Amino acid sequence: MNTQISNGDATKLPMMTIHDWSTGPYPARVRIAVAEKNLRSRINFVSVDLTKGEHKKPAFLAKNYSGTLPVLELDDGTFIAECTAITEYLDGLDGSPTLTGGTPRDTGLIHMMSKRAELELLDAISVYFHHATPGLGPHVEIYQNAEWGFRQRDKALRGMVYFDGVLKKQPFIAGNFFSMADITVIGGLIFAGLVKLEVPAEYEALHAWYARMNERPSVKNRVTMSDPA
Ligand code: GTS
Repeated sequence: MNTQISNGDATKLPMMTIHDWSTGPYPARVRIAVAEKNLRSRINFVSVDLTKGEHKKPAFLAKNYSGTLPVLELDDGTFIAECTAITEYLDGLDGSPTLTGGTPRDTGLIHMMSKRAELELLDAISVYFHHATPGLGPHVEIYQNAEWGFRQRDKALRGMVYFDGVLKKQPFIAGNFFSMADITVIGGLIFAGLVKLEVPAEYEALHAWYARMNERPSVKNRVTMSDPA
């Protein structure tokens, strides 16, 4: 089925479902992408309660083997997990990708920087949360390794230094334009805020960029975007 639209008219697209958790840092990445692409009207949000471990139960694992949120469900029953993959799908729907790159060079740079943001920041903070803090509680966190968690926290702090350096040289994470790579670092800083991992004040470029990002409606309104109108 060809679900692409060429004239930017999102109302022509079939409805999609996003299995998510409104305040989660990873779901935030996809919520921001949905808003940036003006796709809110095509999405049903279904909340999966992480604190009850719903995402580790067979019914959810059948949708996403990895047992993580978010998951995009298409009207033909296809499930797409992983924020990067979901963002790529949503970005391509109008035939004019703005978040994942319009040229091979931009696509490559955005993918590299987004992956780096996962490895060095967001995923590292996630490991810290799940291993070195109470995380989602004892019935979800069945194996914890605090030493590994603290190492990942320190890795994330080094990641902040790296991204501060990147932003001293260019206005956005992958260059001169907003992209999925910015969204991934935003996810990292949302998670840092949730676990009270402060971005040191001397990382001025990172702070200034994050203040700018928080001015974007897609970022500002991400949690309430699924509220009833
Ligand atoms: N690589 C995945 C992606 O990019 O989508 C990671 C997704 C992920 O870790 N999602 C979190 C999750 O499901 C959601 S949230 O913590 O941001 O709300 N965590 C639950 C768990 O048990 O790991």
